[in-house]
Amino acid sequence: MKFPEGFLWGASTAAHQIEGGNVNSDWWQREWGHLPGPPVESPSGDAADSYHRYPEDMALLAHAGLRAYRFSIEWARIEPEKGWFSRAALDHYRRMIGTARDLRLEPVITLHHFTNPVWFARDGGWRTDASVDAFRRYVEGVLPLLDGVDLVCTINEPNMVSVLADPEVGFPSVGLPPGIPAVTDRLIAAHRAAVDLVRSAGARAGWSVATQAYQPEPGAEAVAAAYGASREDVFLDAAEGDDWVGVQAYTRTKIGPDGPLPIPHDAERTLTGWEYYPPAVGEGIRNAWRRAKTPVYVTENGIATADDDRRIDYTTGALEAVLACIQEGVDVRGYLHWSALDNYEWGSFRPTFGLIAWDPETFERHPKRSLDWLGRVAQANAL
Ligand code: IFM
Repeated sequence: MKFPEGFLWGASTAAHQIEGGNVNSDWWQREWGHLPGPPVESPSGDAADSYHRYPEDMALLAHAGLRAYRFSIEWARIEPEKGWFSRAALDHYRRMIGTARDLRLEPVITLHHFTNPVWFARDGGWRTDASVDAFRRYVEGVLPLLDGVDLVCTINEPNMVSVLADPEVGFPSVGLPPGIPAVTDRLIAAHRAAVDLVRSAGARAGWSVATQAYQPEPGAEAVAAAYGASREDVFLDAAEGDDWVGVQAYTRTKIGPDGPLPIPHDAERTLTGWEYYPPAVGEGIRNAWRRAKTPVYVTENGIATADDDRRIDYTTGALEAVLACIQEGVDVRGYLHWSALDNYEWGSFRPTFGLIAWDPETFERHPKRSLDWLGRVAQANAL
């Protein structure tokens, strides 16, 4: 049960979900009702205060035995006003990259993870053609940060960004809305521009897709293929020619003749209401490899649960699926768990995905047993 030599082991986060105080982002403004969008259970507020506590967070990962930390840099902090770049914000992220390096953690940098600056949202966000140039300008502005960085994710889960571009979109109880075709086209154009820029800085560029393991019932193969086309496949196809592709997998969606089927009543559900289904990651990896034809990194995989033993069971099952793909000949290069920390799950702090918990009043960190466990797996490079 050995992983290939040099396999990258780590954990992932996203700025808005852990930093706190991300006041210039569209999500913050939505949370407080200043921009359109459905009401949230709680605002992100101080989140985990990782904006100030990142050295401790990174040290916990490194000391557990992990070798990579994926985090996002926040466009709304770096370019809080259109065309004005904050040197202090760039310095902050430069320090984060330096801290990771000092701890011998490979920094994996995401340039865009769901949140946008308020001005970008007010200008129409990804629903306008100007969005592509705005994103290109932002990426040009952050290139100096990428000096010495190896892996850069341009846009996290563009398939979800295409859906969320309509702030009023309604989510069905199973499956996903189809996304907005014009937004999908712009995201692909923005990604292509970013890939060229990131490569010019000497880093390897890719993007990470939320794979959904669409499983057809007998006879529903064509329905499942059509369902997955705009929601997943178009983004994986667009990754062909990239240096790598990221797979982010949590659960499956069964598809019947009329579309997504409800989760069976007796199935175990996680705190996000998703079916407990560890093999999902293997299905995402195979689809990504088949379509993008480039090395695969699992850039997110995990479970929202209050029971850390279930987290270890889930991750064991997921890693077995990763190994099966490797044994079939798929070039899988790393596994980054979601998430390093319990975090703001886009409207609520209740679904806890973290390897590390924290006290909501003092922010004191409480590493979970699963962190130690994953660190030992990483050190052994074996399950
Ligand atoms: O928390 C999210 C993350 O921001 C993107 N991928 C899925 C995670 C769990 O829902």
